[in-house]
Amino acid sequence: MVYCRLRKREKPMTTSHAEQLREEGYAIIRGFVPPDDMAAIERAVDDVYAEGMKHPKTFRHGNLMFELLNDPAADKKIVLQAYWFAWINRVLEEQRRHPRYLDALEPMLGRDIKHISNQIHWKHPGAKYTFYRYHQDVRFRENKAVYLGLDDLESSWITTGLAVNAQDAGNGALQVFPGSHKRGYLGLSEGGTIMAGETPEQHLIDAGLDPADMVQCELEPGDLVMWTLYTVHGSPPNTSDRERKFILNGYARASASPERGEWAFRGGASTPLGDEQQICKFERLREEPDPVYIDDTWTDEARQAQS
Ligand SMILES: O=C(O)CCC(=O)C(=O)O
Ligand SMILES: [Fe+2]
Repeated sequence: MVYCRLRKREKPMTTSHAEQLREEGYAIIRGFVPPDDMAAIERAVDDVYAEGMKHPKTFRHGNLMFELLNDPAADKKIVLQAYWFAWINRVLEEQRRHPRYLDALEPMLGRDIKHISNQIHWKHPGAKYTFYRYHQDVRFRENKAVYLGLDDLESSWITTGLAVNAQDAGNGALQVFPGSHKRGYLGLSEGGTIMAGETPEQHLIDAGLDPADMVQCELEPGDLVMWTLYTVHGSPPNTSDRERKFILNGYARASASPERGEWAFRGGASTPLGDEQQICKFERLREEPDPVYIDDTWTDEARQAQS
């Protein structure tokens, strides 16, 4: 790994992580969040989990969503993902726009920054659905016309992943293909959700990627990994007896996203969520503002039950 561990109070190496993002399509900032703040963040993540578990199944209310599953292997109800929990958790609302995110993002995105995605992913030990097939996030920008500069590979769109607990291959940490962001859209893992199976090696080879180039991002609590919309990435299943808790926040240069996203920074000033939700990735926000429960359709079990 290019970066050495940052000591306490050291500033993130902004120039070099911007360079690594440009050249390799990903970068890691070690010790991005100090341990005291991480303890509060982990408690907040656990609070969000407990809130999600109050629901019998997947629940959406505007941008806020909890994806729940009765996992057949874990043999219990679990929360897989939460979206836009910043609306219900003050600690995490402040974290999403903490000045340290401006420090990290400014070299690429400038000082006016929109926040597009706000997610927590849990991978429970023993659960069946704990992997993410290799993909490029540009695929999840549904209404492509409202996102400007999608082909501006380096500078307009950055996804960040904060390790809430220690992550490695065993508990399903993020994996990336360095340099893959320069290859355009490769169409990996299309058809169905990215959580419905592992990517066969042959699919990588067919897309011109060498499976040996994969980099496993080993992360300590508080480390931040960043990647671009075109960086091929995914993550293996959790085969360990440890949890894997990961906070993903996706940001854009505001001028590239005039119609989507919440403000994170305006002219460099950290900007709280307002009175009304903005359309982020959920395109039907205005048509479907009321709380709803949603049946899952993508698991093997749900598909068998339907056929
Ligand atoms: O949680 C992970 O390991 C990756 C998730 C991901 O890449 C995504 O949701 O787009
Ligand atoms: Fe992704």
